[in-house]
Amino acid sequence: MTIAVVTGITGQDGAYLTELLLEKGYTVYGTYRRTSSVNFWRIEELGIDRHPNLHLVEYDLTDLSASIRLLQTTEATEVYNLAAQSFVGVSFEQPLTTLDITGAGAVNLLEAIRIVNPKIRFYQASTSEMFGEVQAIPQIETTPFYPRSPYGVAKLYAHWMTINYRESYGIFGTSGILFNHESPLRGREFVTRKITDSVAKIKLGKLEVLELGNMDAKRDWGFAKEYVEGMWRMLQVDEPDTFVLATNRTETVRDFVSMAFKASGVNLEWSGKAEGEKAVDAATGKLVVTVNPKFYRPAEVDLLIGNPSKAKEKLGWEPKTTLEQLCHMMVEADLRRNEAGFSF
Ligand code: NDP
Ligand code: GDR
Repeated sequence: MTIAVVTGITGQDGAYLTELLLEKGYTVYGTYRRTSSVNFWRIEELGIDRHPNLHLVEYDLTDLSASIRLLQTTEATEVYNLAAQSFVGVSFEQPLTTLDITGAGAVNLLEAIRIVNPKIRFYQASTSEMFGEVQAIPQIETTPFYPRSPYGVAKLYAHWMTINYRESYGIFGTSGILFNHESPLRGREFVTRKITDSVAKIKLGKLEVLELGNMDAKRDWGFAKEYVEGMWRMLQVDEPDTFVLATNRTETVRDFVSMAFKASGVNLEWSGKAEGEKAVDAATGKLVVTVNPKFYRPAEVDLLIGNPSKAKEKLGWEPKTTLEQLCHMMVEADLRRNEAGFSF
């Protein structure tokens, strides 16, 4: 029975990856942070919170000694580092906290691997945010990086340290450069889920207007459940490497808004530009979307689109769910939750 550590089990990817590993017969040690009110809603929603092969471990990625003890006590042979301060917007307000967790935190685990068991296979959750001001279209594994946020810079540090530990100490350190991936388990601070949750609330009369920031940003959005399968595949091949996971399709935030309203049966009419942009319900003329500049970022990543050909060739990984299907799934889930009076 393979033993895996998944850091960040309370997050979107941690929950889906744990579900996948349990299905494959793994014993999983899922880490969560001590907070005044720990939230296991995602693993509860997936129905895996009481699985006999799942062990929940209190752990903070910023603590080197805790990282060493985590690997000693669990005797894991695979470590998936999904924990991070992962919200780009917040990283501008908390750059040093983001550096500690998202950047240096990965090195705590790499050091622990070096000390406890250099044979452990390590997955680092790298990101398309490292491409930032993109230097090529579409982006692939060898596209030069140009991060545009403290989050992107911190992730780039962790990415290169993973490669450095691979080259310096022969550690199986693999980095997955994942483009945005979403699901009904996505946090509500991220734009897709903010949109689908708001669409559900507007539909049910619980919210008047959805306020957003930059509507022109283009993202390559895939389905998180498929992306965690790619993470697992990356640790099953013979050699550590770097892989892009993406859909090779990009759409604007505005497109996703229209798609989500359509999924709830509402067609939009757009007008205005930049801060004056808005959308009304085409059937009733009621205002439903406006721009609030407080959601703009000091520096923006305008366009992301990834080419996952290497992952297809070497891992047999391919995205299957379309953006329309994903958006529909998220709107349905948020309608169901809001109707039931429950929405995390
Ligand atoms: P989430 O924000 O949903 O989850 C992040 C997890 O990290 C949470 O469980 C959080 O715990 C935990 N965490 C935060 N700080 C610490 C800490 N100091 N010590 C231990 N755990 C901590 O992210 P996702 O699931 O969406 O993403 C997973 C990883 O993949 C992240 O590293 C993210 O940066 C990266 N990534 C995500 C992409 C995406 O589109 N989703 C794309 C590319 C990369 P808590 O619940 O207590 O806050
Ligand atoms: P991103 O995701 O920054 O790409 O990082 P997010 O969903 O936060 O933003 C996507 C784009 O939407 C624009 N936007 C808004 N974003 C938010 N959150 N809220 C708004 O109201 C809003 N209005 C417009 C943003 O400016 C941006 O251009 C995510 C995270 O999961 C990272 O951890 C991960 O590494 C990357 O995806 C790949």
